[in-house]
Amino acid sequence: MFYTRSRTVGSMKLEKETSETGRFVRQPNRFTTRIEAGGAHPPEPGRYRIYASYACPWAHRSLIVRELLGLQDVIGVTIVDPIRDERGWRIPGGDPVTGVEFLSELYLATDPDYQGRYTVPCVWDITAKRLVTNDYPQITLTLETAFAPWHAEHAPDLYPEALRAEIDALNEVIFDGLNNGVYQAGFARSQAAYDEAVTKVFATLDMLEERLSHRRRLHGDELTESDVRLYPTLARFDAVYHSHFKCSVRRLIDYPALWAYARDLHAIPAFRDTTDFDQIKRHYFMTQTNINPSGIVPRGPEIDWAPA
Ligand SMILES: N[C@@H](CCC(=O)N[C@@H](CS)C(=O)NCC(=O)O)C(=O)O
Repeated sequence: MFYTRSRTVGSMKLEKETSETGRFVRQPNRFTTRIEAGGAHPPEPGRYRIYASYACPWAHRSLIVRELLGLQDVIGVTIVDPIRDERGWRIPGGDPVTGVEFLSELYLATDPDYQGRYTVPCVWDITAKRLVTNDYPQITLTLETAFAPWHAEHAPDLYPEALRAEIDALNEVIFDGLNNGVYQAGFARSQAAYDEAVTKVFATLDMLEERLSHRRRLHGDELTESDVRLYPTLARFDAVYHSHFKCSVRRLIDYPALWAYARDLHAIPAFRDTTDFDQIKRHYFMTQTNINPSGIVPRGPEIDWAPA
């Protein structure tokens, strides 16, 4: 794959992530060390901090899982300001744990030569004073497995051994078709790349609509990691992706089963309390000025997320 070398577009180094055919190709995650027993970064209460934005769908997952599993006193969170300029994510008032004002400082403290985007979510090891991971798919899995000894008593098993292969397989489809598919549509730089992405997005929604027509959650009655990965994209769909990313063939509310499913999840406090539509909208429309040059945040859509 060929990548152009030029750097900043708006506040996102987007051209680095554009292929020669105009496709959006997401940067790889730089920090992928695992928090695991016996490793250099063992799980311990109070040792790690998650840096997250309410706006970011990848970070949203880790906020949901932390609450679902009752890990709030075990792993702290710093929430960054939703509006990002060329300095990257800012921590209003400074970070109470590290004192930094910008997330970039944690990336550069860990790797002074770091060249990529300074992304959320990422996890800082307070003892070792370094970033352990910005590998967002692994962060929730780590909370579900390595931190099991500290889960709340009635916490759901989001990654049950018997279902792992099925969960992993569906997560891949959801990632490619939807979580990342909407970004591929929104950041496409050619009609062909956009057409390809948007077709994939709606084929994936159609498939999920069918699947959820005869089961409450993606793998049956119980919540799993797959539901956690689907929800943040659904929550942003009508408010942002439909217009800002041009995913406008249908709205979420046009899918009866998916819409009922999304509202059912939204009724759970860990999902609802971590969903901030105002921050979501302000982030995408004001920060991604490469595709919304005026920075104007649309009013609406007026959507009632109360359960069906
Ligand atoms: N780590 C992944 C996903 C996380 C991600 O993209 N987070 C976004 C917010 S949704 C971010 O922090 N972007 C910072 C930037 O683009 O400068 C990546 O590098 O693509």
